[in-house]
Amino acid sequence: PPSNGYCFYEECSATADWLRSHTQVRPTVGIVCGSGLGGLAEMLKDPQVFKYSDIPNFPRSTVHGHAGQLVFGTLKGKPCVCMQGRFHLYEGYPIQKITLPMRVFKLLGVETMIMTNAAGGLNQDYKVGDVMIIKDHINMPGFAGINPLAGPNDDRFGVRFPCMSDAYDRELRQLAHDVAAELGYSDFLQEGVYCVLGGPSFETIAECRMLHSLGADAVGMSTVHEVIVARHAGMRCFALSLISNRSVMDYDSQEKANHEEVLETGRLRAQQLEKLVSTMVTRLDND
Ligand code: 6GU
Repeated sequence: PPSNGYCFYEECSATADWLRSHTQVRPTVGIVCGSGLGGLAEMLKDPQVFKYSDIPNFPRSTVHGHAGQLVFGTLKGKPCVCMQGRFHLYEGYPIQKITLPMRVFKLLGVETMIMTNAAGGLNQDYKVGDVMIIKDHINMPGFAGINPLAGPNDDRFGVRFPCMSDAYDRELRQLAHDVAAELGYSDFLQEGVYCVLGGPSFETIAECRMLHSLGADAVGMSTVHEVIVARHAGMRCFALSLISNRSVMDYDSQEKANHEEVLETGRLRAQQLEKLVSTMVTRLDND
């Protein structure tokens, strides 16, 4: 692979070809599981599992709580591919590598991407365990030029200047509201703006206050880069944040953000989140 990190078409298609020759599944839905939320992958029927370390050109997952494997299978008959564990900026990968799986999925025929993550709640109405439908994002690293689409554009994937005002599909968000209502999940469902930071350090109090005043409802370290690359390639995107902790906003608080809390909240709400996503998948009309 090129040392500058750019994921050229040839690199992505070699990976897609390798996967196509190792599985019969032809996924139309791609899922990315966030920290502590990998259980979704276990819902896939007749799973075929590939460790990231066995897939040509794939980075390896280094984070505790992320299994680091790609799972192919079906959800109520719908062919899916699921990333059990994702890649983050703070692991030190070039940003193009982090998002390589999105392009591979596109080449495999995926039309709809569903992503989950764990996030800190900046909105003071949010409680730990709330599930936030992402309606929009703030790409903070993007302000500093850290964008997965920086570098030469490959027109085979998408246009040089892709629109992001419709990044989070309106119909899929409505579907999530409908399914959540049916399942009795509406009391812990929110919809808001997700802000991505580079991590791995959590935010300071001043940073939380700043992000909140800028219109962010939740803060995390993932998802946005994947959404940008997926939208560039014309895939529909839907994303959920599990609010794993409330961001510390005042100087009198003794609370401290930590990764254990993130995983613990995942365990608490994981099954409901899995049910919500899997029910949504069975209602997708893309094939
Ligand atoms: Cl509080 N901050 C960030 N940046 N990411 C998180 C988080 C907080 N909680 C879970 N992921």
